[in-house]
Amino acid sequence: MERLFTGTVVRATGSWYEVHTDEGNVRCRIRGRLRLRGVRSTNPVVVGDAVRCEAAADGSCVIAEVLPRRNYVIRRASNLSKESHIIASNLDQAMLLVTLAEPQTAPEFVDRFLVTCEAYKVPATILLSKSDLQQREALARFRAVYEGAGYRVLEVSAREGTGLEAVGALLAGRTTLVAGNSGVGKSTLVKAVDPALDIRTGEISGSHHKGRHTTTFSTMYPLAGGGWIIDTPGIKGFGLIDIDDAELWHYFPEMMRHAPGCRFYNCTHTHEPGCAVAEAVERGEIARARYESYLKIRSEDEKYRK
Ligand SMILES: Nc1nc2c(ncn2[C@@H]2O[C@H](COP(=O)(O)OP(=O)(O)OP(=O)(O)O)[C@@H](O)[C@H]2O)c(=O)[nH]1
Ligand SMILES: [Mg+2]
Ligand SMILES: [Zn+2]
Repeated sequence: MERLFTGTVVRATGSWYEVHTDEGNVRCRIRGRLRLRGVRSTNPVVVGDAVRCEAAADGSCVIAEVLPRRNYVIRRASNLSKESHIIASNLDQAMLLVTLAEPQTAPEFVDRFLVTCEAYKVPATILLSKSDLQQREALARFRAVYEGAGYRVLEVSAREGTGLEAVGALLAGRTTLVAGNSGVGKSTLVKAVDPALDIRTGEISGSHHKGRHTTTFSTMYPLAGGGWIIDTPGIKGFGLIDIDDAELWHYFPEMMRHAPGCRFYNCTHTHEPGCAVAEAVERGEIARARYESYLKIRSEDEKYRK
């Protein structure tokens, strides 16, 4: 006789999954024939998923069904791949941790992540991490670009404990994805906002300031003050998936604000005369770095599509 129960996936390793239920956490495998409708990804079950499970008489449990996802954050598994990897699902928001040094996060990585959040309707906040190590001018330049685009940018230092209150206020009662390159301080931050959590963090290795991958599996932790926080393994690149060239600009909020002024209704904001977006870039109302990211993502990703 099998017992059925539902729960939320709080840890996904690929071979086993931890499912949070009212009666505690249960370790599950996935049913071999589990298939998801309409999503082609390398990982069928992800942290945040609401799942239906079956417990066998011998106590072993399987995830039999993933309930429809409210949203998710997805990226191309690798540059040339057509497969995708879902980072987490059913999110209220994402926090992207960015360090301008030690290690340096590429602006294009930031923009790709933000585009995906816009496309999949996950509100994103940027945390400038390790602010104790950063140059003031570099922080100010970064803020000008991204606040100008319309994003909230918070400076945090888990080491010095600065900025944590603002982060805590955003986290309360919500399910939050914490993402970013390896070594930017994701796990350290999660631990700083809730020191009771049992989380491993790593030292930056060697002289070249390459982050060592410390976090291997995405894990969702309950916060003492209510809400959940998802610590994820560092990601290197962020390939967009299922976003057409023609719609890419919809996911740059500052371009969306200016595009109604373009002469052509189907302006691509790349070369057209009377393009209000290009004019806003010239006037400094849209950051050139963001516009260049747009052009670069368009031309680069073209070759990976179909
Ligand atoms: N100076 C300083 N160092 C920090 C801060 N936050 C984290 N670090 C250090 O940065 C290194 C990496 O921190 P982690 O929290 O493991 O980084 P991560 O983003 O979780 O890395 P992955 O799990 O590999 O993705 C560790 O040596 C931390 O001590 C900070 O606010 N200031
Ligand atoms: Mg980590
Ligand atoms: Zn235009």
